[in-house]
Amino acid sequence: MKLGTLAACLSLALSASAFAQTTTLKIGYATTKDSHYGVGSTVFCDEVEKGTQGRYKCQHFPNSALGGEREQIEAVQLGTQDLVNTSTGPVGNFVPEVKIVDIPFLFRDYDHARKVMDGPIGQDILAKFPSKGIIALAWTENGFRHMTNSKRDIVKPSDAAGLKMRTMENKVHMDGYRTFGILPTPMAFPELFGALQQGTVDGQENPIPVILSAKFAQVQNHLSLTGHVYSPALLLLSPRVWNKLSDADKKVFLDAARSAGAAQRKKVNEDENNGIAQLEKDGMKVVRNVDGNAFREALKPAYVGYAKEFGADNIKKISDVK
Ligand code: EAX
Repeated sequence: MKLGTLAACLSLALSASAFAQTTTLKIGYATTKDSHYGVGSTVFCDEVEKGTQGRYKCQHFPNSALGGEREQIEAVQLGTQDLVNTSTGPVGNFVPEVKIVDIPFLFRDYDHARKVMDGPIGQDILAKFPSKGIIALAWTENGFRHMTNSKRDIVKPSDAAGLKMRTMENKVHMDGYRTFGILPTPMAFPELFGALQQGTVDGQENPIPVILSAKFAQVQNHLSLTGHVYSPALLLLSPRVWNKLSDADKKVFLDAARSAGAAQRKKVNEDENNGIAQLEKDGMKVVRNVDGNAFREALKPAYVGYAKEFGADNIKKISDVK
C-alpha cells in the first residue's frame, strides 16, 4: 500500500475511533455558570476531559434548566441525566443517612464543616449512595445559609415569627425553622424567585453565593446573617455512566470531583468575603448582629427530635470534630 494511502487510512481510523469514543455528559445545577456550582462543575468537566484525553466531555445545564434539584437527582438515578451538582436539600429523601448534616447550628464554621465532610464521617455518608442507585463522587459546597425577607430586620427568633419562609424540601430544616416561629413553605428552587416577586412567600434562606447569583436583592430587601445551617453540596453521577468506566477513568472522575469541591469552596469563600457588600450596594439592608444564642436556645425542642432520629452520640461525634 502506498505511504499516502496508508497515512490517509490511519488518520481516518484514528479520527473515527476518537469520534466514536467521545461521550458528552449532561451536568445540571441550580445557579448560573459563573456561580459556585458553575465554577466547581467547570473544574470537574475540564479535568475529566483532560484526564480521559477528550473521551468524556460535558454539556452544562445551569440555572435549573433540567428542573429542581430533587428532579435532577431522580434523573441521575434513572440514568436520563449524567451528573448533578446539588445541595443536600432534597438528598435525604433518597439517602436518609445524609439528613444528619442538615441539622441547624450543627457546624461551628467552614473549617469545622469541611473537616467533617472530608473526614471519616463525611466519607462514610458518600459510601451509602451506591445502594440507592447513585454514585456520590465528592462533597462540594453550597455554604452557610442566611435569612432574607421582604418585611423586616431579623435579629432574634421572635423577629422571624409569623414570616412565611420558603424552605428546601427538607424535613430537618422545616422542623428546626418551626421552633423560630417561621411558617415553613417547602418549594423547589426554580419557583422561588417568582414566589418572592409575587409575595407568595415573605422570605427564604440561602447562602450568599446563591442570593447573589439568583439576584434575590431584586425581590428581597432584608438580609440577616443568621448562618443557621451549613448547606453541604454533592457531585452525583449516574451508575449508568460509572459502570462503563475503566478503573483508570473512575480515578480520573473521583480526582476531578475532589478538585471541583476545592474550587467550589474557594468560590464560596470569595462570595462570602465580597458578596455582602455587593448585596448592600444592590439595596439590601443587612443585619450583622444576629442573636445566634437566641436562635440556638429556640432550637432546643427540635434537637430532642434530632437526637431521637439520628442518635445523640452521632450528633456529638460531628460537633466534637476539631
Ligand atoms: O443548591 O434550593 C435551595 O435553596 C438550594 O440552596 C439551591 O438550589 C442551591
